[in-house]
Amino acid sequence: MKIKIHILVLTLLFSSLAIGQVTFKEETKEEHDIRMKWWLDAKFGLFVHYGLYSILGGEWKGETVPRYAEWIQRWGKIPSEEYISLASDFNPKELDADLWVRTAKEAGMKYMVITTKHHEGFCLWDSKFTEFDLGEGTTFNRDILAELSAACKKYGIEFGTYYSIIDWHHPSQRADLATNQPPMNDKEGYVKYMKAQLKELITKYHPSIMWFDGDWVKWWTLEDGIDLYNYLRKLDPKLIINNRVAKRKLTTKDFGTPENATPGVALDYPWEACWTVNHSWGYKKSDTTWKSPKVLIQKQIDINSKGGNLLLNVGPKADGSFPEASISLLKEMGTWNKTHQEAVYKTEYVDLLPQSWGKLVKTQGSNNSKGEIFAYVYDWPKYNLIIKGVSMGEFKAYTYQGKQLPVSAVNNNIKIDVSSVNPSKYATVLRIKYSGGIQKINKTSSIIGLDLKGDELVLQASEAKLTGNKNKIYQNSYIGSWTSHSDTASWKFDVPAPGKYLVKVIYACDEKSSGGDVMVKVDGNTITKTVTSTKGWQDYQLLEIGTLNLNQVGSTTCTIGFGNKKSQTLFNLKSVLLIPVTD
Ligand code: FHN
Repeated sequence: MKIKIHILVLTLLFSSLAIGQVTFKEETKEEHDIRMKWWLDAKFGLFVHYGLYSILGGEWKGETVPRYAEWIQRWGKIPSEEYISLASDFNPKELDADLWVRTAKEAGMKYMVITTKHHEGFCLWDSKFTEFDLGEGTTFNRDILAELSAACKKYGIEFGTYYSIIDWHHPSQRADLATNQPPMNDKEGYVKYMKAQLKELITKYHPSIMWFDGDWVKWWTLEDGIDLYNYLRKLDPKLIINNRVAKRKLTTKDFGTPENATPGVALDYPWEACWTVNHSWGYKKSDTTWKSPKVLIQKQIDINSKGGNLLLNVGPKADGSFPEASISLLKEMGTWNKTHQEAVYKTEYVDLLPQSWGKLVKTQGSNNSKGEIFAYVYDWPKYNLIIKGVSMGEFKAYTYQGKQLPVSAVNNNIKIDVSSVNPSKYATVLRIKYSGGIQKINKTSSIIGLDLKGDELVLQASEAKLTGNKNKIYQNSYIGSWTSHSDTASWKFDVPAPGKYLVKVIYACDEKSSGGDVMVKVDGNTITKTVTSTKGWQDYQLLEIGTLNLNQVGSTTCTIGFGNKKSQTLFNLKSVLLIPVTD
């Protein structure tokens, strides 16, 4: 008996040590920076969601199925055996890998990431470890990933592969109906299967990026992810791996992955925001909610100005061709990126005050004494552009094309006379070259406690849909005049991963009007909080409302209005933050 207890203690000790020892593979800062350099300079990449779900295009038995098309097995309640039979219909006869990659290249994209295995479990290559794949599962006899990898080499863009940790087909997780928390009946066996397939992908197709997804499943732990990360980096020391290899809420290594969301501030680690061009990631016949070229170009500018990359998605049709609307959007973005190359590539985040009229970046190599700043102006002023909160030694301003403009320094601002400049369609780019020093003058109080990590969902006042007759959006930055008790503001947004979210608002409210309740409703759940006063109508603070469980990946709506306890005015509202909470 004594020996047994002794073994038990030793086992517990070693297992706890083992857990304590699982750490990310060590590398020096120099090694890390060399490995990540091309990715940090890339700015823009293509995401491709292509699988058996593309055959259905979001429809099942003649009905349009709600939510993302690549989730149709779940939302269409398609029994597993019926779904598996789709493989025999897979025939991307119009898939032209050279055209896909050329289209990405001409859009100004420097890398691509394709779903080699999404949650459905179908493998877009001939894997030795399953028959639910391009090889045995279909009559299509081309090697799509090899063609794409070769085309990327030909056009000089990096090839990346997406791999889902969730696998509704694999016996360890198979259930008749798919869910976002499938069962796990053989973790050890499935991790072995994943490692074998990932080794196949790396040795056969040499991806530069491994993009994981589905990390929210309860059976997958941070330690599991770190072990998988280290396994992959051993197979290919140059490989770049996203943070969903482990738990997106707990790590940013190698890069953070906000989804259909752009952080409110620049982040101090590598990150990439992935966005759809319409709503669904996989091709959906009925989804015509195409974003405009202006929205996408300004989205790329916003993301790049905060130091991030934009990974923009295309969902090819069943036959492997890109939807026309996607092609024309990428073409328009390509024209923009090509005519503004110096302001897009080889630039980085510049630590200056946010400007109401647009965004600022600096060229790589700019420093506190000498350099060049690009101003992306969305809201064109008639006479003078004012860059707030900055002082420079010597400085000159020019149009992007190089025509010099009159400038002056006025009360810690830079004033540029733009009366002679014709503004451009999506943003007008100006250059400011400085020497003799540059200094940020912090004039506006930073919002107390706004220590954004980057995985928050930030719903901005300017994007709200207002109902009622009193509340209004002012200066494109806050909702005010919220005096009618039936007035609401709402936002449609995508939940990137199911789980608990803490809700905070950035608000201002004077003493006299405070004391009412604010109500926040998402996904049918409602929370309320009493509005306490800030120092005045323009003194913005953070108010924590409470936590909500958002259990469905994909589109939902957040609505804000008066709670039961009424006050004369609800508040002025700048943003709503939905912050993922680690369980
Ligand atoms: O569930 C997936 C979804 O289908 C899509 O692939 C997005 C794209 O990053 N990722 C997951 C949701 O976070």
